[in-house]
Amino acid sequence: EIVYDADALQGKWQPVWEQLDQFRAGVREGADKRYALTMFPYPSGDLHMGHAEVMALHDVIARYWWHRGYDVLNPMGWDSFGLPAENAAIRNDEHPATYTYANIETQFHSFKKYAVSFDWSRRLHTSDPEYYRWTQWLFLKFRERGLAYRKNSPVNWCPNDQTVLANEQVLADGTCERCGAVVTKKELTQWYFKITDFAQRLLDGLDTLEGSWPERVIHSQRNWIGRSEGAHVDFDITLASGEVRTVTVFTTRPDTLYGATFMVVAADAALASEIVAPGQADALAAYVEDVRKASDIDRLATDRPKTGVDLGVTATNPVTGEQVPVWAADYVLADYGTGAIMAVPAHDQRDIDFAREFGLPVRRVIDVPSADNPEETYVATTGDGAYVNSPALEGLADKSSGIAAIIARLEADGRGTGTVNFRLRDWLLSRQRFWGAPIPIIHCAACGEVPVPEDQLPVRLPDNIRGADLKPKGVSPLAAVEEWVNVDCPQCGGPAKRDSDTMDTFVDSSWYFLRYCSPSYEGGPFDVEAVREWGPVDQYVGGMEHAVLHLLYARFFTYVLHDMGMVDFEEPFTRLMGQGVVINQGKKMSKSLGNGVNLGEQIDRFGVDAVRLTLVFASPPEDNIDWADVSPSGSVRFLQRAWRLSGDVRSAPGVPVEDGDVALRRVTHKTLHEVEHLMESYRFNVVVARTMELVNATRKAIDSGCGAEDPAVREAAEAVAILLSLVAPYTAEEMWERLGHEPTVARAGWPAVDQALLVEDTVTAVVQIAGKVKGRLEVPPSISETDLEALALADEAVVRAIDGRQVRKVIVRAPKLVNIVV
Ligand code: ANZ
Ligand code: ZN
Repeated sequence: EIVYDADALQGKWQPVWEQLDQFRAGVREGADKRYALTMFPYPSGDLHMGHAEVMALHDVIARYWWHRGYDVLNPMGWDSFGLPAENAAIRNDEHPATYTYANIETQFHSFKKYAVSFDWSRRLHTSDPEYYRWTQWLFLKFRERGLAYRKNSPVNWCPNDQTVLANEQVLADGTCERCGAVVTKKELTQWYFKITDFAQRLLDGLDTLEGSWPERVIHSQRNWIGRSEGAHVDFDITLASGEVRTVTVFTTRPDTLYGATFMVVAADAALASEIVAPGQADALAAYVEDVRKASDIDRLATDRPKTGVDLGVTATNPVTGEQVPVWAADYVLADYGTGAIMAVPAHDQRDIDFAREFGLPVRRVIDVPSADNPEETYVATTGDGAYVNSPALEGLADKSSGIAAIIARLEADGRGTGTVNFRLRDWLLSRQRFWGAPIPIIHCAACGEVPVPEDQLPVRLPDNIRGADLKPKGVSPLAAVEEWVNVDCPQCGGPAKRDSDTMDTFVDSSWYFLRYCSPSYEGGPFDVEAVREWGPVDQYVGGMEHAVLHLLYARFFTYVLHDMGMVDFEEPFTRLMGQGVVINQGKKMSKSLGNGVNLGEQIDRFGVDAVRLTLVFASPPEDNIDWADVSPSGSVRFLQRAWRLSGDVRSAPGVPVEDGDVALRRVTHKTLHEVEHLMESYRFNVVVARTMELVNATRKAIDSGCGAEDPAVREAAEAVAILLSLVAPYTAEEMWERLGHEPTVARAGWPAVDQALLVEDTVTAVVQIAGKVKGRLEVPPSISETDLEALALADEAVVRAIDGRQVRKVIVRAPKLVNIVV
C-alpha cells in the first residue's frame, strides 16, 4: 500500500505548480474581478506561526474565489524598510539591504512551500528604488496640496532608538513600541501629514464600513479620531504688564461656565511662559522640567496627585465678570484643544481635586437631584439637573438645552462659538534613521524648502554606509554622508543640503495595495486604469494590532488620492477580517517564556497541509489559537483518511452520477451548499468540520453502504478534494490526480449544487380507521411514534372520519402506518 507522505507530496507538487503559474491575475477575461489582500510582512527572520495563521485563513478565501470563477488578484510583497534591518546592520557591520534582501529570499521560499495562492509576478519591496521613488512622489504631491508641512513641536522621543515616535508608537504605559524604553519629549522641527483635515471624513467613512469591518476596529478608529462637540470660550487675561491678552479654551461643557472659578494652562505650552508673572517664572521653569518627563497617559490619569504653579495673573470669566486665578498644571495637555481650560471644579473631578489641593473656590452650577453638593464633598457631579447660580440658564434642567443656550449667548456677545474638537493629531512622518525613503526636499539658505524635481526621483539611499555609521545620534545618519547631503539647489544653483530625515514606514504601507495593480508601472505610483479595474480591495486580512495605525493611514491616503482624481473610491478595503493570534500554553509566545513554537519545525514534523488545516480548524478566525490545545497529528490522521478515499474509488471518471446512491449524494450536495454560506460569514473552521463529516460519510458508503463502484462515491471524493484544496492544497492535488484528473485542483471550479438533493426526504404515512385508509401524511423518515400519532389525530380528513366517536386505541408503526380503533 502507498503511504501518505506529506514531504513527498510537497516535493512533488511544488515544482509542478511553479511551472503552471496557476494564480496569475488578469487571465480570466470577462470574469468578475476580486481583489484579495493580506498584510505584507516585515522581512525580519523567517515566517512565523502568526504569518502561517493569517496566510492560511486568507488563502481559504482566495482559493474559494478561484473555484467560483472570479478573476482573482492575490499579490504579496515586503514592507522592507524599518528599524530591525538597521539594527541588524549595526550589529553585523553591514548595509541594511543585506539583511533585508536575505530575509526576503528566505521568506519567499517559505511562502512557496507554504503554498499560498499568490501571484508572484506582482511581488514588490518597499525598499526598492522603483517603489520608494513613488513614495517620494506622493509626498511631494501631498505637500503641493498643503498636506505635508514642517513644524517645530515637542515630539515623542525614544532615547534608546534615538528617533521620533508617532503617538501610535508609544504604548499605553508610555514606553517605546519597539524597544520598551521610556519615551520622553523633545522639541524638534519635523514633517507632518495633515491627516486632521480629514478627521470628519474618516469618521463618517467608518459608518459605511459598519458590518463589513470588525466592530472593534471601527470602535478603536472612532476613539482615535475622538470627536468632541463643545465650544471655544474667550477669557481675557490681564498680564503683570497691564496688557490684556485673550486666551481661548476648549470645553465640552460651556453650560457650566458660571462655575468656572479658575483657569488652567498646560505647563509646557508656550502660552504659560508668555503670560506668567515675573515673580513666578522660576517656579514655572522648574515645574516644566518635571512635566516633560511624564507621559500623556500619566498626565491625564484622574487618580494622580495634582501638581501645578500659580501663574500670578487673573482672567475675566466672560459671563460673571469675576477675576479668576490662572494656573499652570500638567493635567492639561499642550496639544489637545487649545492647551488651556476653564476649570469647573464642581462638575469635573480633576478640577475639583486641583481646587482642593490648592484651596481654590468651588461653585456648584447644576443641582443634580440625589447627589451631594460638591462644594462640601469635593466629589464632582456630572449628571443633569436644574441650573443654579447661572442667570442665563434659569429654568433649564438638561445639558443639551443648557449648552445650546450658553453658546447662543457667547456668540451674541462675541465671546465664543460652538465648535468640534478632535483627538486626532497630525501624522508625524519624519524619522532620524537611515533605512527608509528619504524625504525629497532640499534646504537652501536662499530659497528655503525646495522639492526635488520629479525627474530626479528617486532620491536614492547611499550604498557606502554600514555598521557603525548607522548608530543613532539623534540626527539621521544620512546627515553625515557629505557627498549625499550636499547638493546644488535645484532653484538657484547655490549650495544646499538634502533633508536627511526618512519617512515613517507606515507611509510605504499606506499605498502598496494600489501599486500591486500595476507593479512595474513607470508613469506614476500606479496605473489609474489598473486600479479602476481591481480596486478597491474586496477582502483584506491581517493583524488587529494595526487597527489604528496602518488601517487609518491607508484610509487617509486613499481619501487624498481620491481627491487628486487618481482613484474613484474613498475606502480602500471593502471587507476586513481580523484574526486572533497564535499563543502557547495560554500565553503570548515569547523568548523569555520559552514557549515559542517554530513554524519550520512544525512543518517538518506534520507537513504544510496539517499545519494549515490545524490553524483553520482550531477556532473561528477572530479567536486566538492556543497551540497547546490543538492537534496537528490529528490533522495528519484526517488528511490520511481523506486521501485514502481517492485510492478506493472504483467508478471511472465521467460515469453519470444521477443513478448513484441518493443518501451519499445528499450529504455531498448539502455540504457544498452549506460551505457556500459558511464562506460568507468566515466560518472556515466549520467548513473543515463539514469536510470531515463528508469524508466519514463517504468512508461509510464504501465500507458498508453502496460500495466503491457507486458513482456517488466518486462524486463525494471529488468534492472532498475540492473542499480540501482550500486548506490543504498538497493533499487535495494528490487526491485529484489519483481520481484521474489533470492538475490542478485549484482551478477545478466549484461543483454545481443540485437543489433537488437539498430537499428533505419524506415518506408517505397511511392512516387507517377500522382497517380502512382515511388519510395520507407526508412525514420525515425519522419521525417519532408520538409525533406521528399527534399528526394523524390532528389531520383534517382523519378528524372528519372519526366524526366525534371515541378513540379506543391507536397503533403506530413509524414512519409508515397509523391504525386508529374507534
Ligand atoms: C469645562 C468642563 C466642565 C469640562 C465640566 C468638562 C466637564 P474631551 O471629551 O476629551 O474632548 N480639556 C480641554 N482641553 C484639555 C486639555 N488640553 N488637556 C486636558 N483636558 C482638557 O474633553 C474635553 C474636556 O476636557 C473639556 O471640557 C475640558 O474640561 C477638558 F463639567 O471644560 B471641560
Ligand atoms: Zn536655492
